[in-house]
Amino acid sequence: MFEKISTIEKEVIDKLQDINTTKELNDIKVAYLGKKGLINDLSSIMSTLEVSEKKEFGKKLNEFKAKITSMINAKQQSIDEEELNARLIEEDIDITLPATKIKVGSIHPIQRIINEIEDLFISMGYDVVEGPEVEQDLYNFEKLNLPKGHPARDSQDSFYITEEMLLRTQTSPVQARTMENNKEKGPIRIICPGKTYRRDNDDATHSHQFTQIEGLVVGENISLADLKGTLEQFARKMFGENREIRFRPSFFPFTEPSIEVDVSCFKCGGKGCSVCKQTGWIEILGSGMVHPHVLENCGYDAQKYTGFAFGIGPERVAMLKYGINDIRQFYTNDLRFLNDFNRIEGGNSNEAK
Ligand code: 2U9
Repeated sequence: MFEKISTIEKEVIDKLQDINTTKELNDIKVAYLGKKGLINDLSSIMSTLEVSEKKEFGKKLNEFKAKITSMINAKQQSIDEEELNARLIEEDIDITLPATKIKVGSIHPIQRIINEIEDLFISMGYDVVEGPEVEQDLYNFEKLNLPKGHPARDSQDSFYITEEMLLRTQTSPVQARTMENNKEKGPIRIICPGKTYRRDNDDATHSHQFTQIEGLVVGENISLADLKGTLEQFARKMFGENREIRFRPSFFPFTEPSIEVDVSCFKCGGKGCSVCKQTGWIEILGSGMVHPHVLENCGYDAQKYTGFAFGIGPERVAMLKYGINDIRQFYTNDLRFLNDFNRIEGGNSNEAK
């Protein structure tokens, strides 16, 4: 009986040595420890034994069962480890293989300029306000001191949808609406970026659809000095710390006085070069003090309030900064052009410093 136990033990040891898969191990488990396994068969011998032998045999059988269980568990652990090692070797990643190239889009150069200008004015406490691109004649022209028949609202220049509705020709109606909607008539400090439309024939310097960023500040005691200080900050942050600005008188129906602003050339520093056409100055934007008629049209008491406004053309700024000489490049979506802006973060390789 006891020899039988030793024989079985030896048998199990031999079998365990010969196998190396979980499946084979499970077969051994069933054959020896299972309900109908050999060890249970041995238990049935118990009933044939004398009482005195039963105790010793029972103890021996339990120890034997525990030993076999522990041997099988140890084998299972070693099989698991071997299987894991084999899998790790098989799944080994070759880090020298070239990576799959992921195509990443880039921010459009015009949007890049708009973002930069927005950040700059937000840092000066301005809010960014947007409005409809399909606009009423009332807000696009009438309230901005451009009554019907005014030469500057020539229907040749605008895309009218009905007699009263058109694609906005400027973002100024957004400012007009903001003033009108401000029921308390308190101070305003906003910039309004967005798409604008004019019936122009497209060429190197004209596009029927373009973008604008207009700014408006309204409050008590707002003066031309505030306009000058603000635009000087803008020019220096946008075109370089050493930039100077100069004012030239101009005319816009919605501002009085109206002023065009030049910045000293960021390419040659003012000595004269091809970018500034040898003048040392580059025209960057239009501006002025808000016309009292416009203040009144939008519900502000022109005796109490004054304001300044300005208009920036992001296309022009981008063309200057990135050395681009045809506005159509921004809209034809030629990937060879747009991809040039992939490689840069915050500026272009041919951007003037
Ligand atoms: C309100 C009052 C006044 C906005 C202004 C300009 C001067 C200007 C041009 C710049 C580039 C148009 O796209 S562009 O060619 N704009 O020169 N814009 S003052 O004046 C306003 C706007 C709204 C209520």
